[in-house]
Amino acid sequence: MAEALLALGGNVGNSRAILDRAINLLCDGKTVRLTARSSDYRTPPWGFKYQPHFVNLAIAVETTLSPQELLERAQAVELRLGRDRAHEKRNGPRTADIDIIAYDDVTLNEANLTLPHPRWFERPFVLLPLAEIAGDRVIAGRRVDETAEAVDAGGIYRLP
Ligand code: A4P
Ligand code: MG
Repeated sequence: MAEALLALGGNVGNSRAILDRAINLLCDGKTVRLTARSSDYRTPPWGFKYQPHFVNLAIAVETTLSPQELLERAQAVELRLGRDRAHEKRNGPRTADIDIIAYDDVTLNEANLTLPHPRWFERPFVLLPLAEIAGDRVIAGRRVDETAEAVDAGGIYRLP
């Protein structure tokens, strides 16, 4: 059994409901079991600015899937929820984006999967939710809570 941390986000449609559904589809309770879920956060768009705000959250799971199988599952869920990679722009609007932030302490550099996620530590919309559920976790030599405290969290709100 491995432990994985995932970051979810979306800004098209009813994002809170869509991300809830994403978690339910992802976590079947057998091969992927949900062990923690952060609050939902309203976050200003990062990268391409001229788009609606995002809802972001983080989850922790226990899984018997390999990293590649977990990515396949995540991408199948994105598709099922209407994500259309062929017609979206990089960093642009999307219904549901699911990133694997870490999978145990596995380091992987494959064409379609990099672990830990190469940009997790510079993104406030990943760090704030992640710190809520895995503050004491060390990923690639950085403690999650310390890393979260060091980024500019301006404009990010934890949703009730
Ligand atoms: N891939 C490689 N490693 C991983 C991994 N660890 N987890 C590959 C998931 N996927 C991984 O992904 C592109 C490819 O990355 C996939 O095919 C997979 O094989 P993508 O989700 O289509 O990429 P992208 O979203 O266009 O680009 P990127 O750089 O991953 O951007 P993000 O992080 O997904 O950013 N602002 C706010 N506030 N909140 C957001 O959630 N999201 C984005 C998109 C931009 N701005 C945002 C947010
Ligand atoms: Mg992604």
